[in-house]
Amino acid sequence: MPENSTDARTARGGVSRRTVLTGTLAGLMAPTAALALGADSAVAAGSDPIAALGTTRHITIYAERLASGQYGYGLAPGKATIPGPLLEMWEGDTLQIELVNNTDKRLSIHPHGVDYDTESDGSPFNASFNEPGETRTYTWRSHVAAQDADGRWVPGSAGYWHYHDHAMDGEHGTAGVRAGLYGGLVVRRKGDVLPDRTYTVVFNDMSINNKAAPNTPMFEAHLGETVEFVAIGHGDQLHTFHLHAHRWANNRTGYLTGPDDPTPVIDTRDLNPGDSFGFQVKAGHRVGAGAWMYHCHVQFHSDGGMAGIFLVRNADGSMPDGAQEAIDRFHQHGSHDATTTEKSGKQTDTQTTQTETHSH
Ligand SMILES: [Cu+2]
Repeated sequence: MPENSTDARTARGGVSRRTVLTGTLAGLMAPTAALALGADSAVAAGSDPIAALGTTRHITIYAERLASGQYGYGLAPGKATIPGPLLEMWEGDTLQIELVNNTDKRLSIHPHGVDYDTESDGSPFNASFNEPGETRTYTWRSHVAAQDADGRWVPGSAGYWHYHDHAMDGEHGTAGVRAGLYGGLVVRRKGDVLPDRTYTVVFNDMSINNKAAPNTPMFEAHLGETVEFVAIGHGDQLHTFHLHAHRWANNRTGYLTGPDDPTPVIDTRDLNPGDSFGFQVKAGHRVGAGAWMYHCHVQFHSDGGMAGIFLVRNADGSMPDGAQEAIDRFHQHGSHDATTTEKSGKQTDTQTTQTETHSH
């Protein structure tokens, strides 16, 4: 049965919190709330087959200047990170973002992939931005796939998207993006697999999450866990994202739909400015626990510090044989500099855990 507004159902109910790890051991012990689509509650079909359905959520995001001089978005005052918090929506839902600008710079928040009015565009072109100290609400909508009156199928909003500043020091937010004002946006479709952990990886100029090796984030998982990567490109460079020993289907989810699904299976994908994609892998599937590398496959980029570690621990959380030695070697040989990155890798600005909200 086609998924359209007549039979589309939406998640109802409360908001759960899930901790997303970005590389701390403590975080490995954090609970991951199961996220299930709640009681099916039929949504009245309107006359517009692609009208937004579902629930509306309100969140507040704070834009702040970090101690390093860079900038970040956070879900609470003093909690800004680079990248900003992972934002998630169920297809059909609406997200109202109250953006509090606690900086002395003009800035905004501009999403990719979702629906919004010109007032929520986040661009100076549409007079959509926050002046220094100003609070402004941006509304992002999403929709399910539906068949239009003329028979054509209009895609739904589900996908791995992203958001970023579009107003700092210019018309395009170039300074804000360079300084760290960006993050991941996942729009999930009913029935999507929910991961145990989600990591956001941003190739921004010659950095990863505004860090250079060996200060790039170390992403961790236990053997067999479902790990979701949200990959985003920014800046002025062309990149290729490569993950060692893991591979995924080159489609919306990373999964094949069956043994005859012809979708190419890949382990490297272009990640150019403005691009984003995501996928899920089973950590260590058929290769085992260990310290695996992820990096940009443009050789002078990886040599220049665009590399990091995906640490797959044993299922019980212990370190696999040889993993610590590999990490030590990475730190000995991986010392690099990059113009847009912090050289010190100050932990105060490093995102250690990322708390996000789900509606379900
Ligand atoms: Cu690169």
